[in-house]
Amino acid sequence: MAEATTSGLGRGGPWLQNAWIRVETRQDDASISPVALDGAFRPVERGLASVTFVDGAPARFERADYDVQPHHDALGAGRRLTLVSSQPRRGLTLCREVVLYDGHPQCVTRLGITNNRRAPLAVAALHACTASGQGRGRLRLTAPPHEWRVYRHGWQSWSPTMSFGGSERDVRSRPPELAPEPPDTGPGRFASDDVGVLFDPASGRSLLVGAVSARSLLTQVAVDAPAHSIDARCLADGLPLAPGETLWSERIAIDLTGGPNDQLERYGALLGREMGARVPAKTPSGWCSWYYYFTTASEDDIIGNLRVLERHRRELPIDTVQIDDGYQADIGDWLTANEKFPHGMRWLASEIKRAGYTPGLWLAPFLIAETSKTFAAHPEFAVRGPDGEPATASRNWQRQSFGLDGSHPGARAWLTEVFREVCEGWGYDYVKIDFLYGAAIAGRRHEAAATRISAYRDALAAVRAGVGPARFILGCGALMAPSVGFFDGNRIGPDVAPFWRNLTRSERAEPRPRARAPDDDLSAEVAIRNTLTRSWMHRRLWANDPDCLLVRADRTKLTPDETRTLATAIGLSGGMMLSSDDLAAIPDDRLELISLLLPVLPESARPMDLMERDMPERFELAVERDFDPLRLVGAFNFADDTRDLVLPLAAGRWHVFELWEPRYRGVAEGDVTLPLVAPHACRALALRPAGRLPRVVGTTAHIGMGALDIGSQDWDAASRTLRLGVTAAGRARRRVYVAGGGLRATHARFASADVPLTVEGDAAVAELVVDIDASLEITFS
Ligand code: 9PG
Repeated sequence: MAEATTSGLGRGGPWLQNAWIRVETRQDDASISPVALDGAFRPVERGLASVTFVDGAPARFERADYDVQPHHDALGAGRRLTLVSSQPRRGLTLCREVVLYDGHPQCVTRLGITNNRRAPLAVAALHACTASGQGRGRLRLTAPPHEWRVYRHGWQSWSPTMSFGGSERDVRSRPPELAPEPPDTGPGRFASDDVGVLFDPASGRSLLVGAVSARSLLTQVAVDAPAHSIDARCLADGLPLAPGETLWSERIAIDLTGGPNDQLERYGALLGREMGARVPAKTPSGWCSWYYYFTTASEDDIIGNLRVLERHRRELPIDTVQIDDGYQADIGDWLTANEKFPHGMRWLASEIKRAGYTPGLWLAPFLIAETSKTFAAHPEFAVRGPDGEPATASRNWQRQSFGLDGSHPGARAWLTEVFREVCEGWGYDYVKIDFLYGAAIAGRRHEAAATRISAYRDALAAVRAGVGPARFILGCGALMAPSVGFFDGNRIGPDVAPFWRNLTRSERAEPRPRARAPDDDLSAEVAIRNTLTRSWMHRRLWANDPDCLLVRADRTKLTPDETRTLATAIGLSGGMMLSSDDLAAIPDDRLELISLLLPVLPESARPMDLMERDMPERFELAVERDFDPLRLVGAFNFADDTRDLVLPLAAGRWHVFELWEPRYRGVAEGDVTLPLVAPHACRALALRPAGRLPRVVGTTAHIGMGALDIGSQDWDAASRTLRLGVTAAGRARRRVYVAGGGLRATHARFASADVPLTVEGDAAVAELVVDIDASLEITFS
């Protein structure tokens, strides 16, 4: 048990303290200064709170009264400090809360404003914590701002997420698709949605600021490095605050403890808990029609692939067959199939079920096309622009589609009805709901008191009501924090593509194009980037969907190296494994790339260099099992030239095994050099502590290299036999590598039959074909 949170009164005002941090406050301006107790890291000096309005001067705290109370909520027990400043002359009251929990290193703060006037107040934003050079606040790091690193997080599934240097420019994310509003511009200025992390390379310390609730306002963490400023702001979009009412910001967590990955994972855990995350018992795997057939997908295409899956149950043990965009009469007319699906969608679901798979269907329920029957019948379902005309949320499909107004009761009833029919009526137990940002675009809504986020969440609740509590919802094009609690899975990156990079014309002219592709781009490279940079969400907020694995040999510009890199990133992410190819046309050696990722790993690897570069190059997962502790490492060369990759190792001696060109590299200490890694290629490694006894050092069954396909390991000293419990996970035909610790392997038996045993350098290699779990016995002389 962690110590209880304590409180006291300092010179300027009250403070709170737990095992990790102390938060000092001042009564004169209600500012907060959190300080980490391990090494006195104090990056936010007098973080202020304020409210801005559509008209008039901002409201700031004047001398505040305080109160400290025991506190208990979904996140745990602790203490709550409240600072209240009532300002009768302005007709408003400001209130700031700071909570410290006994069991969490983060402090959680929020800001409230009460309107004591007789007329409504139009609120622009609640700034829950601002430290800037202006006023008395300060953002203090040791390094100069151009050396800072900033993790910026995008507002929806497809939005770029990565770290930048403090003098670089943010991505030019295009609203409304990829950003909620036009981006901040200028070097060193970033607008990070939901959460942001600042890393100070000089001290090695980092600061995370993020919204752990997202029920009514959109939170942005704005960093202006040259100005030494950080601002956690909740956008209220001019919301009218009625007389007597109080508007609260979201709850903002501030974390000063540990490294960026620890902080992001801890942030994910708090957000998931606060918002009631749904995490599926099993991360799904499946086949999806989109990335081969696109909108041309037909009933025959789906059935054709279904038959291939049935014939390859051993190699492709997936559970879901998901029909994507292309079956519907129009965007908005979901219950009418087009002529490519002559037997109808109910029939197709029952065919998929009969084959033993979960039927899945794509819809873009928060878009309504101008051409649709739904729009003609219900123009009132659309969000309106300032001119009163329906607001455009997408120009995809060569038409305008409007955003759906989730504050409209008729629109919500319609959503519930559509999903009840798709799920209960037709039999789809899995829905991919896409282009969801459409319900969160700026605009006027039926309900004047609705916010973009509350309307979005009301629309999601209406979808869930139709889908029911037990079926799977995969979000896509979806807001991130505000969706937690509704989804079972969520896409965490832009669309993958059968090519590495899609260059703009100006970039093509550059002698060496930058790895950072423009943000409105799709490519394997940018999909992989978000798979790495958002891995902390996995199984804390939902099951991550890293987007599909494409292994085809035709209609692709991906090289074999690039295909392996895509497979390595998806596989080590532990996320959903969705294949999207014409399966009948895939050569066997490429089908094996899919088998290698099934079943999916139970958790995600971490990007070890997340804050160092925009494309992390080391993705690592520790698998802690007494009989075979190991570390899986994806080492990527995202540069455009061949390089040696050098991996520093933790203390001790390590067996090093490589998967893609399978080989045992022997025992390494200090670091391991991977020579001549081609552009966009990677190495997938298993590292195991080297000891004296014979041990498994790697297998070629699965991306886990033993994590799932080796279920037990025992050394019998008397008979000099190493006994490995081998499971069917991964591909059937495989090699198991064993290091002898000075002994020589003489004999291998699998499932009581002799199997070939060869020697490769310092390893003995058994060759197996595994269809059921059985024991492998290797005898040494
Ligand atoms: C179906 C596809 C697939 C895919 C989704 C989503 O900006 N755009 O115009 C844009 C179009 C399509 C798109 C993303 C962005 O892809 O991510 O998996 O379901 O829709 O249309």
